[in-house]
Amino acid sequence: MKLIGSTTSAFVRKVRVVLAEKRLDYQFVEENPWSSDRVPGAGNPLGKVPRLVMDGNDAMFDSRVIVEYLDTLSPVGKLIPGTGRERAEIKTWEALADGLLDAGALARLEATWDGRGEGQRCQAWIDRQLAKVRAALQMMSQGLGEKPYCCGIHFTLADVAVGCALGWLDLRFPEINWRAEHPNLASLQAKLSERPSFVATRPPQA
Ligand SMILES: N[C@@H](CCC(=O)N[C@@H](CS)C(=O)NCC(=O)O)C(=O)O
Repeated sequence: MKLIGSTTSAFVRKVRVVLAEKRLDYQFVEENPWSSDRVPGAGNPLGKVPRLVMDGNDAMFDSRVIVEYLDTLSPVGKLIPGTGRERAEIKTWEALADGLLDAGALARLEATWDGRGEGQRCQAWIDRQLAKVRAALQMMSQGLGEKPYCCGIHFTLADVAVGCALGWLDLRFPEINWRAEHPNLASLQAKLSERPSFVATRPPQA
């Protein structure tokens, strides 16, 4: 298997953490989706990373589909239970973490994308997206409460998704002091950051 992606993308990191937790072999092919010389190719109509290329060159996207598939490949380190309420709960945590990233990316692009001129940037749009980021952090903190992990006593995909989203906030929005506002998220993140899967995929600092 080949995973195509960038080292700064939290969506890509989520997949890499899952690959590491499940001890699956793969080749990492770096691609910056924002580079001007990138040519959208077969299996890449949306121009986004991550993509997983399997034997036979079929490409799979997006990160939620990929991690769900990877979890079925090996019983090692099961991250998403097969059925029921707990599964839906884990997928909702993942949707929340991914939604935080989508809103954060929209805010960042509005402020920095070089395809926009200075007069085309809209502060109200940035504020709208950052309000979603803050609301998502609030909901994560409430949902976590005093539990050791997002869904209780076991490490699951919910923790992978939340840990990658928080790591991305540190990289792209260091001015958001989420640790002070949500100490329980800070404790969770400190614990996750020590896992070899998180250490090996830590994004390069800006
Ligand atoms: N829902 C997608 C989101 C992927 C995504 O937004 N990737 C970003 C990098 S973090 C990207 O490739 N953006 C390029 C673009 O939007 O053109 C997933 O979970 O894989």
